[in-house]
Amino acid sequence: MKISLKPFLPGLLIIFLSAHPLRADLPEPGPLTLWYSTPGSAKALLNEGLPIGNSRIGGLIQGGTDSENIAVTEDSLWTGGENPSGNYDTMGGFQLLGNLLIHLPGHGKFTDYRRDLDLSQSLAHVVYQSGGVHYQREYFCSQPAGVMVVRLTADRPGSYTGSLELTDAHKGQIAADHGLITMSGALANGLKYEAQLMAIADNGGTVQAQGNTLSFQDCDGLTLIFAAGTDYAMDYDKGYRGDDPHDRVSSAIKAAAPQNYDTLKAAHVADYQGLFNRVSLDLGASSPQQKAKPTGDRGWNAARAFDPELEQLLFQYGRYLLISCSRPGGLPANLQGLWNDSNTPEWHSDYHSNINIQMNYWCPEVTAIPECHVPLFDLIRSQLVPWRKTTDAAKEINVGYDWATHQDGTPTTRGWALRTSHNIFGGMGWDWDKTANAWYCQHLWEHYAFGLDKSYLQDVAYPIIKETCEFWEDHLKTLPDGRLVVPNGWSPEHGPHEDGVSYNQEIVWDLFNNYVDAADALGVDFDYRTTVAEMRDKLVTPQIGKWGQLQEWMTDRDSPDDHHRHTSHLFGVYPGRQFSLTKTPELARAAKVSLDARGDTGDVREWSYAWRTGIYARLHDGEAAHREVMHFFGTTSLNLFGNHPPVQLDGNFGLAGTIPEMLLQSEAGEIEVLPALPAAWATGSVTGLRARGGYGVDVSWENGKLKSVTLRNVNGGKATLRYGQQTVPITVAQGQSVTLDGELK
Ligand code: FUC
Repeated sequence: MKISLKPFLPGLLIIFLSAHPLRADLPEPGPLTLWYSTPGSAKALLNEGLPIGNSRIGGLIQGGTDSENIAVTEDSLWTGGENPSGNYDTMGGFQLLGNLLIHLPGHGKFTDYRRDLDLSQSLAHVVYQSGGVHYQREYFCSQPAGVMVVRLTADRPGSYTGSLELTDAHKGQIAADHGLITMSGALANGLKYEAQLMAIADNGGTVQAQGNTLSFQDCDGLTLIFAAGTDYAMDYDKGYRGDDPHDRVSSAIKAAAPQNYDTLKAAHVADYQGLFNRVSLDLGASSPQQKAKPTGDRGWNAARAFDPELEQLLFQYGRYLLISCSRPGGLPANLQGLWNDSNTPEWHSDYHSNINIQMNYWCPEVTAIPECHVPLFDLIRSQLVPWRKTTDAAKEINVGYDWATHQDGTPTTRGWALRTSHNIFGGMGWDWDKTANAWYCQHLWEHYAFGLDKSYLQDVAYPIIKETCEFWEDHLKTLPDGRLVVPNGWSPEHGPHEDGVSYNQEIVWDLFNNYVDAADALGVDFDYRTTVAEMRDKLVTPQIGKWGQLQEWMTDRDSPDDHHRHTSHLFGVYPGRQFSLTKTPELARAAKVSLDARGDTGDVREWSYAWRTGIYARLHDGEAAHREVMHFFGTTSLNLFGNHPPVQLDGNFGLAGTIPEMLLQSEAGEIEVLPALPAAWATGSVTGLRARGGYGVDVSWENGKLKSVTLRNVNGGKATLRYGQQTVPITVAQGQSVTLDGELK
């Protein structure tokens, strides 16, 4: 039976008549647009697809003409469970939900093709001409509406005839009825999922169910609305399960479908820009030749020849990706963010705790999207009960070490530690990476250090930071000379397991130091604050070794020929704050010797470049920091995702956090502008960055010199502003701003 949709959806006002002007061409791509002159490969969506997401639902858009393929994901679709054995193979991983396919027979021959992703609006497009018709598609994932939307238009009425298909990556049930495809099932761990795709024809044309697909005929245009969910709940007490997703998914579709397309789109763009537009970066103009190249080719070139607008785009891409995959209420960004095209992604597309998930979250505070940090805190809080249980039961942590017992000889039970990987059900896998607990606490602390939200500090961050201090109070080993070491640690993923590894020492130092600041900020626990401060000061500090390097281990065994990808022993420079050129100049110089020796080649991966950028920036070497940014381009896929290989997004997110370190660094009480400005960024500006202590900061510079700096503060504050060797005291009244010129006047 051939039907028009309208009679079957009486409650839904389907008026798309004036929805969108038929427009066959897109404006010239602006500096924040990724664009391509050919479709991506359906076989390599993770490398070539363009990502959209609303934190819960993700799409990787191939941009095909006769067959469009969007790999769709839902952030909680994970296999696995509590996994007490710690076996990595049984830990589970992030899954593909399925593929949304748009079949358009006859569109295989085409000209004037372009696909793009406009980061300024969070909209993707495909345009082409076929059979004398201009076709256009627009895609977005709306956070406020909770749906993915695809709008198909053409400049000739009745041009769309084809079909729509949802494939289920888990062999669930698929049924089509009255313009709606429903797909549902359950994974082996019992997690239920459901997805729905509704197709709405413009006034002309029809949509009908055909088997478990939808076919459409002679449509002027079509709007597709997709929603998905699972019964996952971030709650251990409920076995990480909540309500069946059916009602939630149906409601999202029913609420979005009657809305005018332009209204849905405007709400999405306004919501997204509310976060994205808080920061702008200008590093100068690219050449006409650079701008003329599609983004994929241009990416690799940018590794060799400075391309200012592409560096600016790369920075904003990291922010775009985090806004698209990490909003309150959802799960944090995993190894591939939210995007996936397989059920067996490398490293399970999991949460890796020895650099990767932390790097995902280097940008939200400094680039003014702190709400995107919140899913990480929510996940940590939701995993603590099983993490404590597993830690307590782990013989290798709690049994057999005399320093891991209470004074009466009973094993300690306080706190939690982590293995190198974990899932969303309290399960961990692979080797222990014990000090990851302290590194996670750095994130909890930084959210306060930038935003100064005391109720968050008191209710969310402080209890976890304190508990983690208690874990380390129980587990540190006292050397005969009274100094403290982390026993049986490991510098990821490198060298022996032994006591006093620099990576472990520096991260525990960071924890204790943050705890002291947190207790001071709240004015609580004076005695315990004193205990923790004393422990911090007794921790073994990394030594300077025989070739002037910062030692990675207590034994001076580092080799200058070691080009390992991890720079774990330099944690104390970045993202930590133990070593700096002003506070500990000799150790900072030794860190530079180590980093120079690690080099830019060999085992270096996409994420390594992001980390090296941050460390060089903190060491005030702008040229080296910039070299690392350029190297990153050499690892990118066509869609500018960093490619380890495989694709993982930690480097993309990480650079959005470490590029700002070249322009602004802060500790509570001191703000330094242009600490590591490379010669290539001669003239430019940045607005809206955040500094620790509640500041908002704009900086502009010309010919390598500061031109002006503006400071705002959430509460009003006093700080020292530094530029090169100059410092000035600054007082900013609440709600006011202060602007100084290049002479800090
Ligand atoms: C860490 C790194 C690897 C990879 C993996 C996902 O273990 O050492 O390079 O990034 O995470």
